[in-house]
Order: sequence, then C-alpha cells, then structure tokens
Amino acid sequence: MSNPLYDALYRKHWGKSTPFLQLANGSVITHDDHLQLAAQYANLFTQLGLKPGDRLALQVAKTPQALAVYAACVQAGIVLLPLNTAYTADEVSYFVDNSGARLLLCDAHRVDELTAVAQSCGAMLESMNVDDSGSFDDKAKALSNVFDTVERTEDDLAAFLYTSGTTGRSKGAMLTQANLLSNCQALVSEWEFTANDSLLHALPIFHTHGLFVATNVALLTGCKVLFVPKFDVNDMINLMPEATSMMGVPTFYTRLLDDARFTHELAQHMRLFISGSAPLLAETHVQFESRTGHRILERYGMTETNMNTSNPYHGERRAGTVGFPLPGVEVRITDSNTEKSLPQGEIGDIEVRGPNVFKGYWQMPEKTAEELRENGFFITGDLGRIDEDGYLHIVGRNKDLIISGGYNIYPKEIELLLDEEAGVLESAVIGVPHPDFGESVVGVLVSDGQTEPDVDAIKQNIAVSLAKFKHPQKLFVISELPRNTMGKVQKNILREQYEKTFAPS
Ligand code: MCA
Ligand code: AMP
Repeated sequence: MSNPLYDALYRKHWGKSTPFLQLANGSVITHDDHLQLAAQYANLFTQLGLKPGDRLALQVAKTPQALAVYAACVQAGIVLLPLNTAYTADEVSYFVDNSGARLLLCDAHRVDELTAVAQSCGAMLESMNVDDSGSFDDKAKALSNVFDTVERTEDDLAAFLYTSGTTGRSKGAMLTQANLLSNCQALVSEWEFTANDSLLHALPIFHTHGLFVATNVALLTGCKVLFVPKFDVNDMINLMPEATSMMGVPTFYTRLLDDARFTHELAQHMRLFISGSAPLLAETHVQFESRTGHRILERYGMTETNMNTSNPYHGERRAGTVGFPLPGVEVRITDSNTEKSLPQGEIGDIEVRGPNVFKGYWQMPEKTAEELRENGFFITGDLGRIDEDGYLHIVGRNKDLIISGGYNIYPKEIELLLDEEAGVLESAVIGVPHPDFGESVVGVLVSDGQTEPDVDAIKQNIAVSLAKFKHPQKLFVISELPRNTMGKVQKNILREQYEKTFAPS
C-alpha cells in the first residue's frame, strides 16, 4: 500500500531502536516505541469509527504522545487539525464545528470545559494526560501495535491548519501530503540535515514551524530531537551542548542573548541556528554573530505554503532578508492593481507558487479564489522586493496582522469583541514594538459619548473568548479614530502614536 508521507517519514524507521525523542529528563523514545504507539492509536481511530479523510482536532500539551497522534493520523489517513493549547472553549468550538471534526482530543484538565463543545458540534471527545493516562491512552493500550497503513496519494489531505483573515473568521488551510513532503525534502537538502544531527526543539507542535518544519525534517532524516515542552532558557542552555542545530522564532534568540550563560563557548560546536515566523531584527542578527560567531539563517514561510524562501546554508546569510526561493518554489513580486510582475528592485505583493502551496481553504471557495490564482500563484499578503543579488526582503504587510512572539493575531477578531462592549462606539487594534515579543497588542477605543468605557471590565470580558496571547496589553480611550478621505482607519498613525508603549524606560 502506498502512503507517500508515511513511507517517507515513518516506514523506514519500523523496528529501529534508534533514538527519536530525547526528553529534558534524559529519557529516550526510540523510533520503534513511537511507531508502535502510533499504530495503537491508529487502531483506536478505527475502533471509534473514524474513516480516512475524517478530521481530528487535537488540543493537547506538547508530549511524545501528541506526536504519535500525528503519526497515527498519517498512517490511518486522518486529517490532523492541531490547535493552540491557549485557545479558549469558544475558539475551539469554531474550529471543531467548521472543520466537521469527528473527534476532539484534549488535555484531561479541559474535559469539563470541552464536553459541551464536542456535543454541540457532534464530535466525540477523548482526553490525554502528560503521563499517558486519560481516556484515549486507556483505550489504546489494549489494542494491537501493528496497523495496516491506509493507502493515500500525494494529493490527499494530511492536515488542516486554521489561519485567521482580515474578516476575523478563521479559514482552514487544507494541506496535502505532497505539500508537507515536498517542503521537508527541500529543507533537508537546503539545510543539510542528516541522521547525525540533534535538533533542539522548543517550539509548540500545533503550528507549521514546530510540526511540519522541525518534526518532519527530523523524521525524514532520522535525526534525534531534543524535545522540551516549551521554550525555557534554562533547558536551552542545559541541552545546547548535546545539540547540533535549533529552530526558533526571534524571541528565542533575543531571550538567549539576554542570558549571560549563552556564550561563544556554549554555541561554538553548533552547526545551525534557524529563525522564522516573524521578522528577525538586523540588530539581533548582528548581536548574535558577535556573541557566538554564528550567523542565524532566516527563512520565510506561511501556514498556507509551508516554507517559501531561505537564506543560504553556504554563502552569505544577509540580515534583514529571507533569502532565495527553495527548490521548486517560484517567488514573484507583483503590482496589487494590475497583477503584473514588477521589475527587479521594486516593492510589491509577494506571490509564491510550487508544490508547497496548499489546496485551498476548507469550504470557502470565494476566499480561496481571492488569494490563490488560477495559475497557481498564492498572494501571500506580504509586501517585498528582490534585491540585485536575488535576496527577498519583506518590507511590510498588505494584511492587517500582528505577530507577537511568533503567534499571529488578527486585529479584526479582537475589534469585533471590543465593539460589543458597553460604552464603546468603535475600536482599532494595532501591533506596536515590544522588546520581548517583537510586537504586542494595543487596543484603541472610542467612547459612545454616553458611558465611559470601563477598561478593566472590558479586558475581563474579552478574556473569556480570546486566547491569552491575543489579549490587548493596553487599552486606550480616545475621542476619534484617524481616518483617510475614504473613511478608512489610518492604523499607521495610531501605530506611530503608540509606538513607545512598551519601550524600555
Ligand atoms: C505566551 N504569551 C504570549 C505569547 N506567548 N503573549 C503574547 N505573545 C506570545 N507569543 C503570554 C503567556 O500566556 C503569559 O501570560 C505571558 O504572555 C508571558 O508568558 P511567557 O512565559 O513569557 O511566555 P512563554 O510561555 O515563554 O512563550 C513565549 C514564546 C512562545 C516562547 C515566545 O510564545 C512561543 O513558543 N512562540 C512560538 C510561536 C510559534 O511557534 N510560531 C510559529 C507559527 P501570563 O503571564 O499572563 O499567564 S508557524 C508560522 O508562523 C509560519 C508558518 C512560519 O513561518 O513559521
Ligand atoms: P502564518 O500565517 O502563521 O503562517 O504566518 C505567516 C506570516 O508570518 C507571513 O505571511 C509573514 O508575514 C510572517 N513571517 C514568517 N516568516 C517571516 C520572516 N522570516 N520574516 C518576516 N515575516 C515572516
């Protein structure tokens, strides 16, 4: 039976006692351990009535078992929908309902809160615990650790990743086996990963970066993963001597630089430091090189496209740029109005095409048509230019998006909630520079002239619906929003006005 993603990432590890995951406490999970557990999970999917093509929503802590759920989904042809553990029940409800997920797998401590969500969406609910108790593991333990891999083609769906839009409603980006496979193959070859690598993995596994970039690269090569539950500077420093490489968002690098224990000596043996998901300040790049002698390799990706471009492994890693298109990926810069390609050096829309580009948004053909052209180019919403040496520079965004510590936050989603609050006529949510997270969220409210908005009460009210990383860190009340002659709110003016909100004093 052919199942291209399973064959490339997992089948070759069958029966191998090579280390896959090394945990912070030193214990090791071999490839064989991992795949036997995955097969038990796949058998449980079948027992629960899940069929190939069904969606499984996964909102659990970062554990080896969570990665085994991913492997089981690939083996059983189930479409994985990983969810940020910070999402509230309201947020989870939308994803389960919209995707039609048959099963919601959650952390045991959230069962009470999510039972009603699963019921109202017609999904089954199972739970997991970090220590492999929980209803899901209890049932799986009794089952066979051998599973007949389900046949799939490269065009079959492997995952849904939700990404918000300027309208505030999240869209399920449908990723095929070919999208994931082609991308990790390109990355392994560009970044020269081999079985001898040891990858320090502190990213969450519910987004592209930690799951499809870091984990897939490791599985494809068979290298070892130093697997820590989240970024903790002490773990990073303790484990770095055992690592050859690490991947992170810019906050990882600024936090390491803020720690005096992160020295030239500690980093000397490392082969590669990779950054992405948010802009790496040129200043961080320079500081990092002067501290460690390493130049961080910055690359550029999106949920809908996996990775698009990368600075070179050999050759100049140019600060402030995201390098060159990956093998098989085309990048062009176009004029927003005419859709025509612009001459080299000019700023325009960044568009990408290649085997990495997703199939479309789940049940949203109009949204798909707005962003994915018939000729296969995807309009990223990022603005950029290509310099005389071919390096891509991202110079801004054509979409209203805040990236805080590598997490994407869509202002519209927060504005819709703020506008509902007592005393608020209208609102604008902006991102302003933040020393730790790169950008952070600020809300600007206009009073309705009758009741003065109660900022503290508003913060508490919206917290019920929104994951913590989306909460405005500051709310300001002003008399009116700046608008242009077309009536559009001029967020650039607000961003300038509140630019220093989080500046170190
Ligand atoms: C945690 N908090 C945050 C964030 N993370 N607030 C804003 N932005 C964040 N990113 C909240 C916590 O709930 C906490 O609230 C408070 O901020 C401070 O927590 P702290 O302990 O300092 O944070 P942390 O837990 O250490 O997390 C920071 C982090 C983490 C390590 C930077 O956010 C992270 O791992 N980010 C990586 C995101 C990522 O993988 N992005 C890839 C997306 P309180 O104290 O009130 O409880 S994939 C992608 O973008 C594309 C495809 C690509 O190109 O890769
Ligand atoms: P997401 O939709 O979560 O996948 O986030 C994708 C967005 O993150 C891109 O459209 C960019 O705006 C941003 N992004 C990712 N990598 C980089 C990078 N290296 N530099 C600047 N922005 C980046």
